[in-house]
Amino acid sequence: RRVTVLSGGVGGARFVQGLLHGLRSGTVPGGSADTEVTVVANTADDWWIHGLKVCPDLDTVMYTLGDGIDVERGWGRRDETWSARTELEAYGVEPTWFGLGDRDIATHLVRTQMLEAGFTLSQVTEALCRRWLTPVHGDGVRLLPMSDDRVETHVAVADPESPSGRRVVHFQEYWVRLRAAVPAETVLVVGQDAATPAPGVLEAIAGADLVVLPPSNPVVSVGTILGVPGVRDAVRATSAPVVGLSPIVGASHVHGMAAQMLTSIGVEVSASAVGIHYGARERGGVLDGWLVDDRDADQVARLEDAGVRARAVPLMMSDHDATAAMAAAAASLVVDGA
Ligand code: GDP
Ligand code: FO1
Ligand code: CA
Repeated sequence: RRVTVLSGGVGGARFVQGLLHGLRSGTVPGGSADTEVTVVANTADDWWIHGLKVCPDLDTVMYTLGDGIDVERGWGRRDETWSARTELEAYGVEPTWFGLGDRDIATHLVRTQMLEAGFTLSQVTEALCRRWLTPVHGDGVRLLPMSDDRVETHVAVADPESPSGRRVVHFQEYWVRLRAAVPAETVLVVGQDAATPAPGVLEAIAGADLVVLPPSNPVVSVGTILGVPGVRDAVRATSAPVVGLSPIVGASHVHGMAAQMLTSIGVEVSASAVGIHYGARERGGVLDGWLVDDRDADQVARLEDAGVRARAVPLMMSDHDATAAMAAAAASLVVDGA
């Protein structure tokens, strides 16, 4: 059996961790301990900084499943130290608002050297995962970048000083420096139209028994993956059921800053609006089923009217058991006979 997950960083990584826990303990309908899990991760957050290629969502998934993540922060390495950052600041090197930890830098050094030697991001990711996705941690998981091509989210924000009245910044500047606290006027995914899916991505979707959209950011995580030419069509065409879990509970995101990005694309911040934004497969969208949190149970009817099979269950990933129960509920919503 095969499960394919289209993932961002923290939300996607925590979900996959719970999914693996559920598969190992036999609680996911239609799955078992030897179910193969493929994670297709968003790479549109990636950027070059201090001469290094940083891939936040790939690394968040890799470190989380490999038990190397700083759990509280949700990104970067556990037991991190920041000497390199302090030294860079002492040289007055910008940007100082984006911090690379000493341990994390080793990952970026390996990645950058391999890319400069001509390896693709897929090959580099496979090499890095040989350390992290071992039989002990993250077993059975294959991690693929959505594309080997450079695809970068940029955000237009208002800037009265500029003749055009706006300024376009890299997603990291919008997210980390501006903390998504100013409205995003437009989200531009640079390079997306010319990108191709990384090797194995379309096959992982077409050959899956279940495709999952985890509770990741619908705009800058799952949205950018689906936007790689060919990916949305592959999800629409797969014989596997496609199920998603809402990252919005009540009228807000659970963690992070997802609400701002929804507003920028004109989607209301609610669990049902996100499900309807993805749309029912039978009506041109990508979903067969959509889970909302118990607190949003009143939105199930609205989703069903839009052709999306929906159910309300607890959607807080508070621990591995709770997250495994979410994965089980997602599978049972769409897997026949489950
Ligand atoms: P990022 O790339 O690090 O921003 O992570 P993702 O895109 O994978 O996921 C971010 C989203 O995860 C945010 O919109 C959160 O609302 C959502 N999220 C985080 N924790 C939870 C949780 O426990 N339950 C649900 N339903 N969503 C969550
Ligand atoms: N997030 C921050 O808020 N501040 C940082 O200095 C920062 C550094 C960083 C370095 C490597 C990495 O993989 C992730 C990092 N993040 C940082 C998280 C990341 O920028 C965003 O949360 C994601 O791109 C959104 O998914
Ligand atoms: Ca991300």
